[in-house]
Amino acid sequence: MMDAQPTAPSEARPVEDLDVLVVGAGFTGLYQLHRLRQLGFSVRLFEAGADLGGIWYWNCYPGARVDTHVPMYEFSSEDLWRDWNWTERFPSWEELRRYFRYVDQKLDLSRDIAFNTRVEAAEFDEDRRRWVVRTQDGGLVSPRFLVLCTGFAAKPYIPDLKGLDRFAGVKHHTAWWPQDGLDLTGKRVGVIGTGASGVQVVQEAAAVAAELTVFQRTPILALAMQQCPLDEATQIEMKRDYPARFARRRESFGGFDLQASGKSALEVTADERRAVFEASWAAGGFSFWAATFYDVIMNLDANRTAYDFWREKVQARLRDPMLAEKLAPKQPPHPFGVKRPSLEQTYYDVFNQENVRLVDLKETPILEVTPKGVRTEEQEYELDILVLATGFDAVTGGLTQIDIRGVEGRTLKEKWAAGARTHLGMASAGFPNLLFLYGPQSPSGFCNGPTCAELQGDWVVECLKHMRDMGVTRFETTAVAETAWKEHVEQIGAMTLFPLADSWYMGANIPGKPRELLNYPGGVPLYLQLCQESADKGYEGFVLKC
Ligand code: N01
Repeated sequence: MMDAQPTAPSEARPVEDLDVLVVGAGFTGLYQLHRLRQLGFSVRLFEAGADLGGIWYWNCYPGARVDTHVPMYEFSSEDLWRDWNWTERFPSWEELRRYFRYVDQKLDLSRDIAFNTRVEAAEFDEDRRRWVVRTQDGGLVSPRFLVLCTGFAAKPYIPDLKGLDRFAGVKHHTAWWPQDGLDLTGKRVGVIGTGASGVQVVQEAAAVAAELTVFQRTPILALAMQQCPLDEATQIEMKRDYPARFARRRESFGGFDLQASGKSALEVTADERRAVFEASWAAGGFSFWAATFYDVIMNLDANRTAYDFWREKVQARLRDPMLAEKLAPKQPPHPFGVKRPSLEQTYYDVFNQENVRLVDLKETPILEVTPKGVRTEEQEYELDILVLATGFDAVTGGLTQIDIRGVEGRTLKEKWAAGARTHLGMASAGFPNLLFLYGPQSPSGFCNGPTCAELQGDWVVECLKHMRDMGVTRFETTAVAETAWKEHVEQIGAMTLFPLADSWYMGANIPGKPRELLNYPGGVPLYLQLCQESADKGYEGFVLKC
């Protein structure tokens, strides 16, 4: 799909020169557009979708909602939060889209955005020290700097299931859901995959489908969302604390207003531990993941205490003990929290319903998809609708699916074939004047999206401003800096339990993808400190040329 080379600019096709081209109209790209425009850069934003929102444009499947609580998942500028109120603590995709429209009205962003404009290829023109970027419709632009904000989940993954094309019913990946919706009412629905997307579809489908068949390979360790409606009066009160809460995003590991205690789960008494777990469970959302004991993600014994508590909570909601064992097994499928937990409202309850069944693919793997449905080793399940909640070629896939060619003619995909190579998770040697946000070896999937959009985004904006102000027309990181950064990421990663799970965090969900920790495991504060140190030393790790 992305094989074509960028064509050289020709007389017939005028190439627009820009200071900066931003790619992607989610939180990250919009923040870049706004700030760079304020600083007087000539900047445009290209977006493959027909509207704003990034992930919230593509993921409009039933039940899609953010699993970060209000007000963490929004821009922190008072101009934007003062008059905006949400209706729920964990907003739905519809409400998030309304929020993006509101931000657009306030900041007048769309006038510099080209929608339905997918960037297909980019090649660095060494003579002009500019990128030549080609879009799917053949358009060409030539920015000095290229800033990719494609998000961590821009490339959906569909497993190579025998017969998938022959399925005669309706089938969709969750991230390519029809924009005008799809009614599941009265249908026989099958869902493959029980990650965060699968959990959300299952909850909605169970309420309306005639039959719902959930194909589970690995049980998700889903946490209680503790959703609740939010009214205006409550939010007016909450807004008194917003500045302090937004400030805390910078100080916490994952860019939330949540912080794990400095205590070990193993140094407190069983009663104390239980009290902490109960309180964080009641608080809901990611509290049980991010705000209990520091060593839950570092020490297997500490981790097991969290897993056992989680299992007890889940088992209590399931009537059938065999089913309970499949959804919340005695032996953890992996340590708790090192594969991303999902938030749930009714996920475990729906398995008590007559119209919902679980197929354990570890016991009975899928043999093929047939025109009528899905055949496992045990039987054929007839379906009208097949939902592929099978995830993403995460973190790197959105970048490597673009044919980006650097100075040696090598693509980013070729360069990263054996593993991502970056400096600060934002730049790669051989690809001058290119920065990517929310990418590999940056906090990315470990960090709340809007937090990274702003904090990592500020570093990028300051970097580009510095280059412009100093007359730098070319900057590039080095192989030495990349090696040092990778070693740093690996050293910290080795102190955690993340490498123990076959997760998208490790690239392990995609057959053949190198197994490596794709997100920066040192937390937001350390990451920001190291980025700032590089800037303070004149962008250490980069070679700058005027
Ligand atoms: O994808 P996933 P996702 N046969 O990779 C299964 C964010 N997100 O789209 O675990 C059978 O987590 C796979 O099984 P296994 C969030 O960061 C946020 O759900 O590999 N099954 C797994 O169960 C999240 O982590 C929200 O054994 C197969 C599932 O498919 C990230 O996006 C909502 C299979 C994939 O789960 C990705 O979540 C949604 C096969 N061949 C997503 N291949 C919010 O609420 C894969 N699977 C903000």
